[in-house]
Amino acid sequence: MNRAFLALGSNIDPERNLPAAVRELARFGRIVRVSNVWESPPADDLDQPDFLNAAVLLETPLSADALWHRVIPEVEQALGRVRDPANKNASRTIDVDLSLFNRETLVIDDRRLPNPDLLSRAFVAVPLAELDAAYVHPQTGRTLAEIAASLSGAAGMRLRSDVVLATGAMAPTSAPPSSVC
Ligand code: PH2
Ligand code: MG
Ligand code: MG
Repeated sequence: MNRAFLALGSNIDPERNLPAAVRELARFGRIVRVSNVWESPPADDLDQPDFLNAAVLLETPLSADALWHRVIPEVEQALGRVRDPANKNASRTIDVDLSLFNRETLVIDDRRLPNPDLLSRAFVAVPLAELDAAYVHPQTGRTLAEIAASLSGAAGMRLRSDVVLATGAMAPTSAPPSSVC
């Protein structure tokens, strides 16, 4: 079995779309753990609504390649994502990114794993660290907890405890580390 760490983001009806994305992903394996839901201002293109971000750990027999090429597009399409070729940072119902795959360092097309965003984006690192704080990033030797705590943007993240991703079959996450509250 593989362990796929997936980062989720939404800024169109996110309270509905993040939980819906987790239900869609559950069709492709077992959701082992879900993060808290975090709110933050948009990075890059500032003229759009705030985002909700989260992460899930999916145990799956599928390869990283199958996740990127088949599962992620299918889930994004099921949730009505429309891609604008002229604006890759447009508002979206859902964005699912494969961030980590087992302990592997991979290149799939033009994408690298671990996903480099994890080292610079608090909205990616903070939820991932809630899934497995002690995971050692293969290229830096730092744990996810250390990476999340080092990102200054973590201070601007607001916990949305009113949005819950876990269902009865899933393991609930613990409270977030105090460093990112
Ligand atoms: N995703 C982007 C661009 N900017 N900002 C936040 N806060 N959260 C995101 O998920 C996000 C973003 C492109 O994928
Ligand atoms: Mg993204
Ligand atoms: Mg994406």
